[in-house]
Order: sequence, then C-alpha cells, then structure tokens
Amino acid sequence: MALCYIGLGSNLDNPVNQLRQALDALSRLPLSHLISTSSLYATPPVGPQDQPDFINAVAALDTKLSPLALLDQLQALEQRHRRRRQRHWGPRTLDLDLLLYGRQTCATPRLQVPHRHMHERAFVLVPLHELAPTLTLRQRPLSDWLKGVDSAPIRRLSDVDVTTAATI
Ligand code: 5RZ
Ligand code: CA
Ligand code: CA
Repeated sequence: MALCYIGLGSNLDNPVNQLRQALDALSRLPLSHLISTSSLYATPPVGPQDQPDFINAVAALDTKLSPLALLDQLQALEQRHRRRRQRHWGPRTLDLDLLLYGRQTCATPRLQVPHRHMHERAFVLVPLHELAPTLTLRQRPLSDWLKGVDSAPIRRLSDVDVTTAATI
C-alpha cells in the first residue's frame, strides 16, 4: 500500500459539484481507500488570468495500484467529467494531479512524481497542509514552502458557501 496525495481542480461547469463527484469517485477506485479530503478552496487562476477562479482541494488515498495504474484511473475520471484539451493551461471541468505516491519518485515521460511544481503553488500547498501539516517536500517542511507563496487570495469554502456555490 502507498499513501498518495491527489490534487483536484476545476473552474468550469459548477466546479464545486465537479470536485464533490470526483471525490466520491476516488472513494470507489479499485484496490484503494480514500483516507481524507481537504476543504474546498476558491483560488484565483495562476498562469492565464482570463479564466474563472478555480476550486481546488487535495485528497489522501491509500492504494495498491501502481503509480501508472493510478494515473490511468485518474485520467479516465477526467474523461468522464468531459475534460477537453483546449488551450494550454486553460479552463477545465476537472484536473486530477498525482502529487505524491508514498515516498516513491517516478520520472517517466507520462508521469513525474513528486509533481514538479507542487512546492511552488499555493492552490496545492494550502489544502495539502490542511491534510498533512507535518509533511516534508524536498527536505523542507510544508510550512517553509507555504511561506514562499502568496496564500492570501485563497479562500476556504465553508459548508454554507459550498451549498450556495453549488446553485450558482
Ligand atoms: C502555474 C501555469 C503557473 C502557469 C500554472 C490551476 C504558471 C491554476 C489550478 C489555480 C492552472 C498552472 C497550470 N490556478 N492554473 N488552480 N491550474 N488557482 O498551475 O488548479 S494551469 Br506561470
Ligand atoms: Ca494541475
Ligand atoms: Ca493535470
């Protein structure tokens, strides 16, 4: 078994629902057990700014799937959410990133774990820190990496916000 962290993001077609459905689907993956899920966060777009805000979250999953078998499952789930490849870094219904796979590293053309940019993105670090406050990345505690990013514009959705946002 490996304890994995998966980043979730959406900024199209009711992002809160997209993430809720994706978290539910993660809890049903074969050979896997969903351990915990972070709150949902509203985050301003990083990269191209002419797109809606994102909803981001992180999930912790215990799995017996290999890294590439897990990636296959995550990509199939993105397809079920009708993800379309339009412009690079453009808006999407569902993005699932395999951030960490236990303590394993993986460097193949299809998959790089740990995710190469996770330590520099507030929309990953904030929800990950909620789930795993004592985690270290690249030999430094998560709290160190958090100091290096601007997490001020990231808003945790309260349960009431989540209910409201689902009806927008
Ligand atoms: C980061 C692209 C820096 C270019 C990126 C998300 C540069 C996002 C997301 C939020 C993207 C990306 C890839 N913004 N932007 N949440 N994904 N808030 O991260 O999930 S595109 Br320079
Ligand atoms: Ca991503
Ligand atoms: Ca991705």
